[in-house]
Amino acid sequence: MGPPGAGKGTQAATLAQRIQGAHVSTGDIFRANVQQQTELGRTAQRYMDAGEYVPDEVTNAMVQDRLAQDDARESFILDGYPRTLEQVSTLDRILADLGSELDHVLVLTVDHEELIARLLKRAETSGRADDTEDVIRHRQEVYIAETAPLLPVYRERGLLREVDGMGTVDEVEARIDAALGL
Ligand code: B4P
Repeated sequence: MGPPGAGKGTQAATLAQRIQGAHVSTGDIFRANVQQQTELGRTAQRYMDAGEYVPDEVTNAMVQDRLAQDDARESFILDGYPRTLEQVSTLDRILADLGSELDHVLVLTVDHEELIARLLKRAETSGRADDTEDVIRHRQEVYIAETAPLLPVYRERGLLREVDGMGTVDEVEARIDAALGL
C-alpha cells in the first residue's frame, strides 16, 4: 500500500520475483484491459482518467478471478488492492474461500512533494491520462479519503509494516526485505 507515486508498482514487481510469487497489480490489469478495449477496460478507463477509483464490485470481481489462477496458488503480492474498506471485507472473504491469508501489509511512506515530483516525472514518458498535475493532486486526495483509513484496520490486526519509501529504489528494496525478514 501507499499513495500514488510511493513506489508500489516499482517495488511489488521485484519483490514478487524475490519471493517467486504472482504480482497482482489492479492498476496494471485495468490498463491492460483499456489497451485491449475490453468491456472492463471501457468501464475502468472513465474512472482512471479522472483519478477516481474504479467501482468496488468491478475491482473485487477482477481480483477474485485473478487470485483463482494457478500462479497465485503458492504466494502473491497484491499491488494497489485493497484500496477501500469494502475491498478489505471482500478480500477477507476471497482469501477465506481460498484457504489463504495475508502475511504482511506493507505501506510505503513518502513525502507529499516527492510523490508529486515522481508522478510528474513519470508523466513525461508514461502517456498515462491520470499523470496530469490536476489528476495527480486529485488522486492524492482520494487516497487520503478512501485508502488511508485502511491502515488502522491492518495495524489492529498486527499485519502493518511501515517502510520509509524515500531514497533510491535499491534503498527502499533493502528496507522492505528487512521489514519482511527476507
Ligand atoms: P496504480 O496503477 O496502482 O497507480 P499508482 O497509485 O500511481 O501507483 P504506481 O504503482 O503506478 O506508481 P509507483 O508508486 O510505483 O493505480 C492507477 C489507477 O487504477 C487508480 O488511480 C484507480 O483509478 C485504478 N485502481 C487501481 N487499483 C484500484 C482498486 N483497488 N480499486 C479501485 N481502483 C483502482 O511509481 C510512481 C513513479 O515513481 C514511477 O515513475 C516510478 O518509476 C517512480 N519511482 C518509484 N520508486 C522511486 C524511487 N525510490 N525514487 C524515484 N522514483 C521512484
